[in-house]
Amino acid sequence: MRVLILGGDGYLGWPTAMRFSARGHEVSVVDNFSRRRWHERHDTDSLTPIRPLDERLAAWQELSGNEIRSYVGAIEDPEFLEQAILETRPESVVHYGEQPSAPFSMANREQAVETQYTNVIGTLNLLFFLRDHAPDSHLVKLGTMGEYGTPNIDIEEGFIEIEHKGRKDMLPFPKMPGSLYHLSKVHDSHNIHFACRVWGLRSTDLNQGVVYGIETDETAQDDRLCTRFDYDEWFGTVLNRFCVQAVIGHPLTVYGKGGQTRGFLNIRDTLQCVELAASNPAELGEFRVFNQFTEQFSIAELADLVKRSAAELGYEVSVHNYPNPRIEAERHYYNAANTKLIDLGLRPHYLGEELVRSMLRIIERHKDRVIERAILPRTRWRPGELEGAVTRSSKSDSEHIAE
Ligand code: NAD
Ligand code: USQ
Repeated sequence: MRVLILGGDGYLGWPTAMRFSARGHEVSVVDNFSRRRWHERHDTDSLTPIRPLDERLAAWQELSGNEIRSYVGAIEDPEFLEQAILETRPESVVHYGEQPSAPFSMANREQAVETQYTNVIGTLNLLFFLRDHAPDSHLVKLGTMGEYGTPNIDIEEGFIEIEHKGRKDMLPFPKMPGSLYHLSKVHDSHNIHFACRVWGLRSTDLNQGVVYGIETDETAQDDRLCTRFDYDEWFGTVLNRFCVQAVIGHPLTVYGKGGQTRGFLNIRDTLQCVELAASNPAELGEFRVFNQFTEQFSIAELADLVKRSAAELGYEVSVHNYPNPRIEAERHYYNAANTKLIDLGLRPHYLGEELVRSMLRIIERHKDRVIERAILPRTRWRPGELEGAVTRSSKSDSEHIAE
């Protein structure tokens, strides 16, 4: 297959590019390095020392004998993207190329606009160029479980049968996301669904849960192939953050009560899912939605798991409940369907103590690179809220659990 990976320099995009290339597909990547620039602007950095894209590509070619072509530019730049589509004539487009952080999108007006512009307009450009130049191509788009929010009913995979005043229909599942970033994904989903219905394009929207992990089969082959791994308040996801915090002796930063429950998956399973979706494409005109996660956990459960796993390696980890910088339910019902990828053959890597310990061992190798001041959350969903509040709750873990 000719595969075009948008966002191919990112945490998930780079390992995905190598995976498809290792399987013998003809792979090209697009990236504008905005993620690297956002870290420079915020004085933060990947824990793992990542190489520039051209060095990564050269190292991959040296080790695998396979070439991955690169196109450096922004997908919201129409001339650039059109040229990339014309030159690569993709049979599959895997679209990771967006601003992925909820706190980044909530920090100020400029970043909210940048997030929605880059994500929504970038995807809209892509839909037009697929329509005009590659109408048979299958778009595998990374959406997010957070599009649904936390409704008090079971979450289905994209659609729900609704009976209303005696009539029934299968309609898009209601969306109630918790940040302007998550909203950008909702807008994308609507635009993609529209392009499938009206222009006959084909797409799979992968509503992915929170990803954790550092290594995949390909990144582990050589230090030059490692992928980025972040732990700062904007770009670090919760379990990755907790593992870094455990290694450097920082209390685990549970926001609020810690009853927030989400779907999670290992980075290795992201690669499996994307590969499964691309190898089993949607029909022309079809808009499919898969919920891409393997297990559900509350944040308090994850903190407890990291604490127990780290204890075996001799770390004494404390867990603290910080005032929640976000506006979100801290105790709620959560039960999301996730059978469609399993039906296609997904074999999950489940989370357990040994897996956490393997992450902790890799983090130990790079712990001198940790920028500790980037850990505590400073971005508030409601400006002014919590200002002057103690940065760490004065209550003990047990007082919070009792609450
Ligand atoms: P990432 O920031 O590491 O990767 C995205 C890449 O896209 C970056 O290299 C960035 O430079 C590039 N990019 C961003 N905007 C671009 C643009 N306009 N033009 C060209 N390149 C652009 O993020 P990630 O964690 O690898 O996430 C990849 C995708 O998966 C994102 O769409 C994200 O929303 C989604 N996702 C991630 C997670 C997770 O836990 N990491 C979970 C669910 C969904
Ligand atoms: N949280 C803490 N402590 C922390 C960090 C986070 O308690 O130190 C809590 C948050 O309040 C939230 C939950 O953990 O309730 C998840 O937060 P997160 O930062 O790990 O994940 P989120 O902001 O939802 O975003 C991440 C990725 C995003 C992706 C999303 C999948 O950054 O790209 O879309 O996970 S999902 O959550 O399923 O929508």
